[in-house]
Amino acid sequence: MSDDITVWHNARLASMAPGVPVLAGGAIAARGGRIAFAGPEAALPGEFARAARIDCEGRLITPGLIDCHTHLVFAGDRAREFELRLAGASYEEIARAGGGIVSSVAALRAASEDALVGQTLPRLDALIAEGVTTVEIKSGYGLDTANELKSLRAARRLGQVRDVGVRTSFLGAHALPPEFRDDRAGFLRLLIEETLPAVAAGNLADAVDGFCEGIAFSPAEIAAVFAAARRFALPVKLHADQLSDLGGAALAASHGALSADHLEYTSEAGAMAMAASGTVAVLLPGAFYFIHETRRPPVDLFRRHGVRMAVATDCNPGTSPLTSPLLTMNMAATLFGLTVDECLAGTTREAARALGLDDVGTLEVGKWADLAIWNVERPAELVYRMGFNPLHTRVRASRNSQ
Ligand code: DI6
Ligand code: FE
Repeated sequence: MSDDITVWHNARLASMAPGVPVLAGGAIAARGGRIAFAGPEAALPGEFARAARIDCEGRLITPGLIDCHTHLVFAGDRAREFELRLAGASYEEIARAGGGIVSSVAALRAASEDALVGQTLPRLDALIAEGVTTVEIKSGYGLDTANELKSLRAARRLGQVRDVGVRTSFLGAHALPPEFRDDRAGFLRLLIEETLPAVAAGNLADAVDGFCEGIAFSPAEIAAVFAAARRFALPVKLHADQLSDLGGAALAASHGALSADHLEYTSEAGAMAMAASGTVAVLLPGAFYFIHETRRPPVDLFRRHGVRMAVATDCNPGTSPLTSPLLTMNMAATLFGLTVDECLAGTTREAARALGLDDVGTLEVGKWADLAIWNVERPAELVYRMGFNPLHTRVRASRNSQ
């Protein structure tokens, strides 16, 4: 079949394959949606010579971006809470005024699945407009079986109404819902014995996530949820060490987690445990910025011990109302000190790894031809701007042919 070959040429390639520098005069050929060649145009095999060619006019091609940590499916917003905080209100006052995570739970429970999809689409479209081809979406604002299932179904549907890969994570252990305020054990029993089995039976989650924090769930509670995930052969990830060091990174690593996320308070022991288990550090500068956190994740420790770093928006209504992967990269550089290469790897190659995906994230032979073609010459131009989108074309390979 030669008619399903596409060639992009006269391009600069940031393949994000480990150790491969940006290549001028590059070309990519895709056959059946998979990359069949990526390298110097002069070396393009003859079999692709007759195929239709797309002249990239010297533009930069990167892998399609991957946002590997979002809470994209939610209802309503928390702008009123933001105003109260600007006026100096405390978290207690905000909670009494009906704000906080519980208000997002109430809003999501009141919304139909169709309404959730409809409300989420503008956020998803904002990501797509900046070259995102794969997005992870968590549940965690339903907090009962019916509403967690509704969230995850809405997330899966988003991947049908838009041409984007959706990976879902079940985040039942996100917060204690109001009806279980005085019964933590009862809520965990519900999660483990009813909600998670229903999620697994519906094949609605690709991973299980949790929020390990003083204001959320203890390491022992998370360990119980992770043990249940293992019974359903679901990989795990964890919101760890965001506000304090409860040993979340090491806990995640001990369960072979795909990723541990946030990590502002992670210790060197935590970083070493992550390195040993191959757990990716997902850095979320949007939440750091929005809640005025001052402690930075230990990026130097991650580098020293060889922990992979990804970067994501953490889009959520409470602590990171952010739908720009480009601005996220800028924040990862300015706030956390990541290099340009680390920022771009963090939203492509390492983000794929944080999701357990090995068929996207770099421009290498055999991977899906998910591409972002930018009106820039160098990756640094993607990272240094704030609020400017130089995307020229986004390509998501058709998955239909295989
Ligand atoms: N960490 C966070 O920062 C958010 N969730 C989480 O696990 C907060 C979510 C919210 O406030 O709605
Ligand atoms: Fe999060």
